[in-house]
Amino acid sequence: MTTTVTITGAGGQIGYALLFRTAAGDMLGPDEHVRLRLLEIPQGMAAAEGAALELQDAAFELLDDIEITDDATVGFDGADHALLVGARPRGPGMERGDLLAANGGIFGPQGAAIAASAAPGIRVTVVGNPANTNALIAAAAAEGVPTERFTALTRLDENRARGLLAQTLGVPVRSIHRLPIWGNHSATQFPDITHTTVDGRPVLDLLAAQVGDVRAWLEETFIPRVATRGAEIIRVRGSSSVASAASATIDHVRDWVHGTVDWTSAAVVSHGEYGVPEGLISSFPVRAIDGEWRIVEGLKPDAWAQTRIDASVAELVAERDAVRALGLV
Ligand code: NAX
Repeated sequence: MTTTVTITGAGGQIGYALLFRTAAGDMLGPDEHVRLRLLEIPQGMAAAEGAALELQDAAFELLDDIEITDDATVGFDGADHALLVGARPRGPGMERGDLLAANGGIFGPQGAAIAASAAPGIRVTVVGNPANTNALIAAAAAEGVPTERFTALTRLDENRARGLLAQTLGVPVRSIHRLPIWGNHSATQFPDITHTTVDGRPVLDLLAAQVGDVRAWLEETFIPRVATRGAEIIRVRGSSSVASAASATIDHVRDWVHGTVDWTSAAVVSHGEYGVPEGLISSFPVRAIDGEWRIVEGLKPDAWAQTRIDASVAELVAERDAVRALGLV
């Protein structure tokens, strides 16, 4: 079998990292052949072409074909997976409304092109920021494609949270399970350790010995550190997260296709779960079963957790209202 994967922004940093991981089989598995479609804007075409030359030189046995284009209809033709990475970054003096409008001009037409030319089972993963609302815009423009097929990446936030918790407790990251992200991929996100286990033991039983007042540590240290990790990476590395973002995207798609063993996080469309307004694309604790994300139901966030979730969801509502006012959804 050959799977067609379209990567937008393929000439950019995350695109570059994603191409090699995808062609190596890390995303779809060692038996799945891959056809790559690289979608760029004219200014990014040369970088995408250069990446394609390198892909050829890497002689990946699973890679059947590469096509590079700046035409969205060609780019999504027959796509089984669309990784929407290319987005308009916030420029100097740009207000939030300007940013949403600029991204509406990208994700609206891409959603329409997906509806027009992608494979019937298309699965869309939005990485480009503001990721949740860009996914909402693309889904709204993709007439006839179920909104369940449009997701936004919050796996990087979860991976960051697991990594930081592992470091705090002095355990390997593989010991840590059930650490979902709720809400928006932004500073308001809520990494939730209520049900987190460390080698099967509740983390809440272990943390007090390590950090003292757990609530204060969550509010003052853990949550802000996870939520602003992107800025920390820029400060230390001098450039934004690239390989970790690509790796999280690989994790997200691999789990979506092959299933999860436990909870993970993804921004998926709400049907009203946990008070999140229907139709919003918000991060939840999820499982992937039979190729579909399922929101973990029946959890009972305490009052503090619910306040955190509500605050992030309120931000998503404000973003949705702003793009609605612009006629984008
Ligand atoms: P780069 O600026 O390196 O690459 C972006 C690429 O997208 C460029 O090559 C540009 O030409 C291309 N592009 C722009 N508009 C396009 C369009 N309409 N169609 C196709 N391609 C287009 O950025 P990079 O570091 O790769 O980051 C990409 C996006 O990921 C940004 O929006 C960034 O904010 C977002 N991120 C999201 C994360 C997440 O967890 N959801 C984490 C990492 C990252 O910050």
